[in-house]
Amino acid sequence: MTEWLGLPPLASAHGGQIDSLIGWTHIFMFVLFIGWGSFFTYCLIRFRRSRNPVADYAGVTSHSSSYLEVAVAVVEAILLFAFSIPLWAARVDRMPPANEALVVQVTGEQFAWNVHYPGPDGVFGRTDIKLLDLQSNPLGLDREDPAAKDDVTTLNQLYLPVNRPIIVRLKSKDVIHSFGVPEFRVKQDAIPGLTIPIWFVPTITTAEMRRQTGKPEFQYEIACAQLCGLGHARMRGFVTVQTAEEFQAWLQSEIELQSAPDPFR
Ligand SMILES: [Cu+2]
Repeated sequence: MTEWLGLPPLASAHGGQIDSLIGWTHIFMFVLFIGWGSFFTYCLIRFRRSRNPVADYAGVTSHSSSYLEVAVAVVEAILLFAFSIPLWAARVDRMPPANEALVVQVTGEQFAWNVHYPGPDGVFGRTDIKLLDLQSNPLGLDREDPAAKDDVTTLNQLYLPVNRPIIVRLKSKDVIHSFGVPEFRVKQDAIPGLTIPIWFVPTITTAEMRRQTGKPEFQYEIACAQLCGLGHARMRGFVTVQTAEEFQAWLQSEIELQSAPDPFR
């Protein structure tokens, strides 16, 4: 219904609501544009100088323009209270239970996305700023902590299972970044000092999207949507949506790889 907006292909469960809200906002704003544009043109002609050489002290006596303004305010209130606020509440307040969802931590930094999975125990391992090493340990993860044994971290690569609620806990190490994945209709600022959760359900795997779009090189991209410094334009992450089995296999192989003792330490 909203193809005319030219949005990127939709790949999340809630995205249809966002699209229909964007669609309705465009329709209402177009009606407003035509309405106010005609009113403006009417005033230019009706109150032209040649017809009104002297100012009229009584002014307009009819109330039609006031009614019009009230009607516009009512339409805007409907947009806000009937559409936007309930949609916002559903997106932000009603988080899926953490035991049904995949919880993953994404930390923005100049100019990359650090991804942290808690592993099968569901507990994020301890992080310590003293262990932070920009090359080998950008999150300062303490591998000695038992909860960290099965943790997986990646740089700019977010792997997700399809058709399962995903809770992303967004953080930032330095300045304000913004986690935006257009196909999921998700965008949220990452603010230093805060952990902000967002959630969505991806509905189309990367492989399926490649088939549907006919683009064999298609990738879901995390675009940093806040100008965060000189390297902002190259702050790209990639999202790979897989079937539940593929995702489990990937996670398992990463756990084995990353929990192995580091031969250089
Ligand atoms: Cu950024």
